[in-house]
Amino acid sequence: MFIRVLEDEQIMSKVKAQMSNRLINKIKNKEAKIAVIGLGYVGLPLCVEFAKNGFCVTGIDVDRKRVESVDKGVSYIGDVKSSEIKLYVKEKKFQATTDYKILGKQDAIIMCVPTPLRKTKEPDISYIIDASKKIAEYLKEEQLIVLESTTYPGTTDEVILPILEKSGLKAGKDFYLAFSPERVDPGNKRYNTANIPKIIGGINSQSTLMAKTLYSQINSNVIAVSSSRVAEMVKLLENTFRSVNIALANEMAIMCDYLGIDVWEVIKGATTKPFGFMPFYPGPGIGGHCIPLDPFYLTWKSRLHGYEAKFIELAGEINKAMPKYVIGKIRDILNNRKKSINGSTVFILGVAYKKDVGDWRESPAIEIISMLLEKGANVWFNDPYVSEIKADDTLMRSKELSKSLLRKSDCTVIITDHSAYDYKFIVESSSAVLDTRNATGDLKGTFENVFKL
Ligand code: SAJ
Repeated sequence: MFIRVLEDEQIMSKVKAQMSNRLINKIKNKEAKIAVIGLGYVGLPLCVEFAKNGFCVTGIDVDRKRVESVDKGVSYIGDVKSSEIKLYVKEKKFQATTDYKILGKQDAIIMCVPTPLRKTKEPDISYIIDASKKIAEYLKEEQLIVLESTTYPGTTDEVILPILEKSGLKAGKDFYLAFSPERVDPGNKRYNTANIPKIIGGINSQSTLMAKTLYSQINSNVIAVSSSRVAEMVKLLENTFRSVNIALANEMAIMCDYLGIDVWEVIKGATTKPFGFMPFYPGPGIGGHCIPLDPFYLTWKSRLHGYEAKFIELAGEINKAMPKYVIGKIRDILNNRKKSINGSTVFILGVAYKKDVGDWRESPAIEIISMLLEKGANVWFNDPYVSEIKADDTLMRSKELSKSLLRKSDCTVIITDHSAYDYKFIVESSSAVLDTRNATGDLKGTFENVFKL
C-alpha cells in the first residue's frame, strides 16, 4: 500500500510538473490567452501592453460603453492611444466583452477592479469578490489568477483563495494565484506599464513563478517577493508614504501661514538637500482613486489585529481638512475687500484631481465648489480637460477662460495647476487670485492680487 501511495504522489508531482511547464511554455511562446477583468486606468493599458507583446487579450468590463469603445478603437483613458486599440483590435489581438463565459478559455486572468471605501471608511472589496466568484465559475486546471487592485494584506490568500477553491480545485497546485500591485501614475509621460518595476507575490512559489513568467513578457523588471501579503503591503506602503508626506506638507503650509513664511520657498530650500529629503507640496486636498483611499485599507486591517494606526489616520484627517482650509482663505480674501462669500462670484480654475489629467473623481475641487455653493457663492469653473461636473447636485459646465469672465469674478482660485494655463494672463485679468499650487510661483515680479497657501 505504502509503495502505491508513493507512486501516486510521484505521478501527481510529475503531472503537476508537466502542467507547470505547459503553462510556462504557452506564456513564453505567447500562446497563453489572457483575460483582464476591469478596463479602467489600470486594466486598459495592461490589455494594450500584452497585445503589443503578441498575446491574445480579452478585456472584460460590466460597462458596455467601455466594451463598445474598445470595439470601435476609441480610447477613454488618457494614457492609452486610440490608434493602439484600433491596431490590436484589427489584428484580433485585443477584444472586449461583458461576457464572463470566456474565462474558461483563458490561461491567465488578471483582476483590475476598483477597491473603493465605504461611507464608513471601511474597505469595499465587493468588486474583487464578484470577479473572483465569476472566475471560480469557469476555473480550470493550470490557470493563473492575478489580482492587481490595491487592497489590504490577506485579501488574496484569505478572501480570493477560498472563493476559487469552491470550484474543487486546489490553489497553488491545480491553479496558480498571485498578487501584483498596479503601479500606474496617470499622466506620467516617463513611466508606464512596460517600464515601471513590477512586484509579484504568489500564494506559493509555483504561483510566484507563473506570475513572474507572465509579467516578464511585458516588463523587464519583475521583482518577486515571498508572498501575496508582502506584495499587498508593498503597495500600501508606497501610497501611505505619499499620503503622510502630503499631509506633512499641508500642515507645514498651515504653520507657515500662521508664521507669515512662504511655505513654497521653505520646500524649495529643503529640496537643495541632496540626501534624506524628498519634496512634497501642499494643495487644496488630495484626490484620485488611490491616495485618499488606500491608507485606510491598511489602518482598517491593522485595527482588526488590535493596532490603531493613529499617525496614518491623522495624516488622512489633515489632508481631508484642506478643502475647508481653502474656503477659509477665500473668505479672508473676500473679507479684506469688504465682500462675503455669499453673493460673490468665484472662478475655480482646474477641477481634475491633479495637473494635466481629466479625472475629477475624489477631486478636492468638487468639495470646494459644493461648500461655496452652500455658502451662497456664484461659482464658475474652467478645466481644459473636463467639460462638465456635478457638485452639490448641480450640473456645471466648464466656462471659457476669458478676460471678461476673470474680470467679473471676485476671486479666481487655482485648484489644479494644468500646464495649459497662461498664469500671467490669469493674474493680470483677475481682481484676486488664490493659488493653491504655487502655479504662479515662476511669474516675474510681485503681484499684490495673488495669495498662496
Ligand atoms: N498631491 C499633493 N501634493 C503632492 C503630491 C500629490 O497635494 O506633493 C495630491 C495630488 O494633487 C492628487 C493626490 O495628491 O490630488 C494624489 O497624487 P498622486 O501624484 O499620488 O497621483 P495618483 O493618485 O494619480 O497616482 C498615484 C501614483 N503617483 C505617484 O507615484 C507619483 C502612485 O502613488 C500610484 O502608483 C498610484 O497613485 C496608484 O495607482 O496607486
